Amino acid sequence: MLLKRFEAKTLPKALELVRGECGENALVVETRPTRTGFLVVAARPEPAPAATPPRPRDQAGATPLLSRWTRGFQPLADHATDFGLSATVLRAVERALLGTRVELSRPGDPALPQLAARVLAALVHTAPEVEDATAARFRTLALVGPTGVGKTTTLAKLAGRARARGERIAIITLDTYRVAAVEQLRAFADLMDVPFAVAFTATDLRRLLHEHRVCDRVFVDTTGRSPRDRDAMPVLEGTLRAGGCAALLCLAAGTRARDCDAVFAAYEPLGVDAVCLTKWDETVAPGEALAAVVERGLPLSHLGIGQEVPADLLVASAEQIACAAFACEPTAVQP
Ligand SMILES: Nc1nc2c(ncn2[C@@H]2O[C@H](COP(=O)(O)OP(=O)(O)OP(=O)(O)O)[C@@H](O)[C@H]2O)c(=O)[nH]1
Ligand SMILES: [Mg+2]
Repeated sequence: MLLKRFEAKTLPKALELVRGECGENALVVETRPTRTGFLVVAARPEPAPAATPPRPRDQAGATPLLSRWTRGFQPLADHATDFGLSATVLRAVERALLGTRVELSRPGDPALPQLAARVLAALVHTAPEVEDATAARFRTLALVGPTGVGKTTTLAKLAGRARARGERIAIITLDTYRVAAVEQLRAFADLMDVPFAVAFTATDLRRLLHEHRVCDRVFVDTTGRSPRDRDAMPVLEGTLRAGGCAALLCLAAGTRARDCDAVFAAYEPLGVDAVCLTKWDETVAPGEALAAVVERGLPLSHLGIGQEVPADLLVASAEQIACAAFACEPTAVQP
């Protein structure tokens, strides 16, 4: 797998370069901000092997099934596929393992699950800085995403945690579209005893952010938009840009791969800074959404694991997620 570096001013532009050169199925293995923009390291997926002649049929007339995984990796691949992980990500993990000391030609190497989890963990970029009050990029954080994914709830969880750490915070909502949205968030803000304001326009947002400039953190709620509502995106993008907001994309962990593609296609032009996978507790196969994040090299900040505010929010741990995918013990993968 040939790795290439791509640099551009914004992450979407860098990813566009990646897609242009390595194709739609490019495997992004690293993204990081640089002084001038973003660096993405990506690889072109290896071409499918040339068509082989049909295999002989067995006595019952059926062609024997070919496994696409090495025998040693097969049980792990089975579990991770049930978990929802894509073949692209699994292939990257298997390839990386081929260069190690583990036995892949037959199942049973006890070191394999933990090593596989370490490789997968290296592919999952996390973003603990989303909760770091000293990280200037995330000081003004807008929660964006499709309808009903848990943006307002996640905002309340993050705000509650920031408040508990003693940070000075304010909450602003841009969601004047849905009936009762303002009241929903005002109730959270009142409970936490933090300032709350409604912004109807980009100018309002700029003014309110200026008013709250002494705050350590400002959380901005936005209206849920279907990824198909292309008209709404430029307005949202303009407003968030005017406010200099970082964008935390909330995506339900049970979202299917193709729907994830549509969500990212709609929201990436906004400049997604990190992703929170919400409703992790509601799905048995969070791997499709996880793989969509990993394949794009986007950082994962949190997992929403329930409705309780602020308790049901976990800071994403690459090791724990990788162990869940391969059903191994989290503690064992610590270096
Ligand atoms: N099980 C579970 N439910 C969640 C989670 N996050 C949010 N919810 C629930 O999902 C529902 C919708 O949450 P909201 O926070 O209103 O979602 P939203 O994205 O702000 O919705 P809109 O503003 O209408 O687009 C509520 O019932 C929340 O309690 C989560 O991590 N797990
Ligand atoms: Mg909402």
